[in-house]
Amino acid sequence: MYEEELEVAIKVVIVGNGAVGKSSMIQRYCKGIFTRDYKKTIGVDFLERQISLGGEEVRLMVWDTAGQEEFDAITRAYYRGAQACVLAFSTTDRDSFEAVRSWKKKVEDECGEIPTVLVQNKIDLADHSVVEPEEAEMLARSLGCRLFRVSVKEDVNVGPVFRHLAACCLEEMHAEEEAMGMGGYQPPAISAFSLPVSPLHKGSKHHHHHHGAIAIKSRGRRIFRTHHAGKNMLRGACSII
Ligand SMILES: Nc1nc2c(ncn2[C@@H]2O[C@H](COP(=O)(O)OP(=O)(O)OP(=O)(O)O)[C@@H](O)[C@H]2O)c(=O)[nH]1
Ligand SMILES: [Mg+2]
Repeated sequence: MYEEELEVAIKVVIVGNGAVGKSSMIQRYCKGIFTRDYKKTIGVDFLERQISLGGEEVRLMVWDTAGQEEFDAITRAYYRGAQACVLAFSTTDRDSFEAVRSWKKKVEDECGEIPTVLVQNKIDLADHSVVEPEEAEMLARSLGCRLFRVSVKEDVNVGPVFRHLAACCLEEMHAEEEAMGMGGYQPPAISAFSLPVSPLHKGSKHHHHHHGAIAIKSRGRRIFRTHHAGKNMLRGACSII
């Protein structure tokens, strides 16, 4: 049964101040459309896009969150389980640039360190820029992430942002697989009396039935290979048999 083709699903969150273009970026990437009107996001939503990368099928679930402070409490909960993050600011909004660090922290509080990129959106408005190119580069360097200059409106550089994140996640996943010396899904068997205590499994809370076994899915940044049928395969999970 494990010969079936598996795909990798990655949850990506986009964060940043209101009106920097988060929803626009997701619409552009997942639906290929752009709208001029600004309708602030209330709460959260997500769209998907499947890409193939180095011969692997990757399903990106891109989560849109509200940038307005008033929705902070709601949106934080949705960062949980994200495996990659886009920190977005706008070329024409100084506050949004200065808020980047605090957005990174909010995501880190929920997800730990995950592959992250800095996105400067609205470069089509470079004539009205309030952020020097060197400042953006310096910020990216000090955050330890790559900077992408993007225009969602003109469709410049949007795809590469997500390909880069997907590639980072795949690389991590392969490194982990290699370290575990496994070619696929092989849940380590444990006894019901020796529940896992490794950091990987702390905070485990989701139970999943799989062929008579109970798998305990670890919280956080695991990247799951899933059956095309949509049934979850739990990588690196423990099972009580
Ligand atoms: N000129 C220009 N405008 C853009 C670009 N991307 C988005 N916009 C516009 O910026 C405004 C805000 O975009 P949204 O995508 O709604 O912003 P948001 O970050 O989702 O905002 P919140 O939901 O409030 O957090 C809209 O009017 C968009 O049309 C871009 O690359 N260039
Ligand atoms: Mg929005």
